[in-house]
Amino acid sequence: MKPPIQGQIVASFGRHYLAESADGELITCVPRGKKSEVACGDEVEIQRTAKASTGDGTGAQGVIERIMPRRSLLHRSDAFREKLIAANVTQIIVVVAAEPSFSDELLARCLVAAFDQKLDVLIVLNKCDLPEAAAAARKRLIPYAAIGYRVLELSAKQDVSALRPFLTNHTSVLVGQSGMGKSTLINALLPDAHAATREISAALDSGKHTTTHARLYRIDKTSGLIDCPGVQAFGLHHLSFGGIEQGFVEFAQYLGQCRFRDCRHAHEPGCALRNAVSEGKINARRLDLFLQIATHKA
Ligand SMILES: Nc1nc2c(ncn2[C@@H]2O[C@H](COP(=O)(O)OP(=O)(O)OP(=O)(O)O)[C@@H](O)[C@H]2O)c(=O)[nH]1
Ligand SMILES: [Mg+2]
Ligand SMILES: [Zn+2]
Repeated sequence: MKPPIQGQIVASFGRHYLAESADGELITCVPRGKKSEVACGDEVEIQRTAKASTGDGTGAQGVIERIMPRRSLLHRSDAFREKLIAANVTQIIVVVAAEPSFSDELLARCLVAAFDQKLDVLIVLNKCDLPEAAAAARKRLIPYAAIGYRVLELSAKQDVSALRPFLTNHTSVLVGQSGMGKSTLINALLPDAHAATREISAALDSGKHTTTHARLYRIDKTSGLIDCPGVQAFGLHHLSFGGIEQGFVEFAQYLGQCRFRDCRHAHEPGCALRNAVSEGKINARRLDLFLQIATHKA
């Protein structure tokens, strides 16, 4: 048997995948075992199963023999199943928009997942060409900027140049609700990408989510960007109570300071987090979101 080909998964279609080899060949592949879960961004070893394109339309095909150890794995889960979002990314770009109104719970969940995987975080507020809606959205992001998250305002339809410096030397993944403009951002950054956006899907009437599978685009040798389908829910069933606490980064200095060691920060007397809220040191909405997420992880 020939030695396996080293490649990276650049598109995940659910049951089959598109891998790119080190020399740029695209190979359609399936995992060896039925159960093995492969994510966009995974580095893999592939065994070729068919000859490269011979002009009759059959491209290169292969079987994924091995998934290399991951440097990170962004995934969401509920009690029953796990959904892989992207592997080996170093940065998450949470895309929210002026319009439609975004869920701050989903944002908080993304940030917890990012903390768990030690990813850099950038929050992008898109559609700032809509001034009134942008003003309202900006206000809802103030608590996030206040606790140290980088928030970048832009309009994918007008100018994305401010985003470019944040992408250098990162494999970033764009995460957010459907319709926030992730694919529009991709197209603005990479005109050759031709990612489908809502205008196109409206014409095709293909339903709510325009992007249906994750796709990795290369920006240059050291930077890449993954576009993902919109997420409506971001289950964190795989995280412990403590993991969720830590994902609320501004809580750090208060953790372990409550009167009761097993304080859930709900109604316990002497709760350091609740005290911090009443002293204006922690945003009340953030504690509410924490309680919501810790109680209903998924
Ligand atoms: N006004 C305005 N509209 C925008 C902007 N960016 C994107 N849109 C519009 O928002 C809609 C959704 O954009 P998409 O890029 O398809 O959104 P998406 O986040 O990729 O959506 P999913 O693939 O379903 O997750 C489209 O109609 C875009 O034209 C912007 O900066 N300003
Ligand atoms: Mg999209
Ligand atoms: Zn407490």
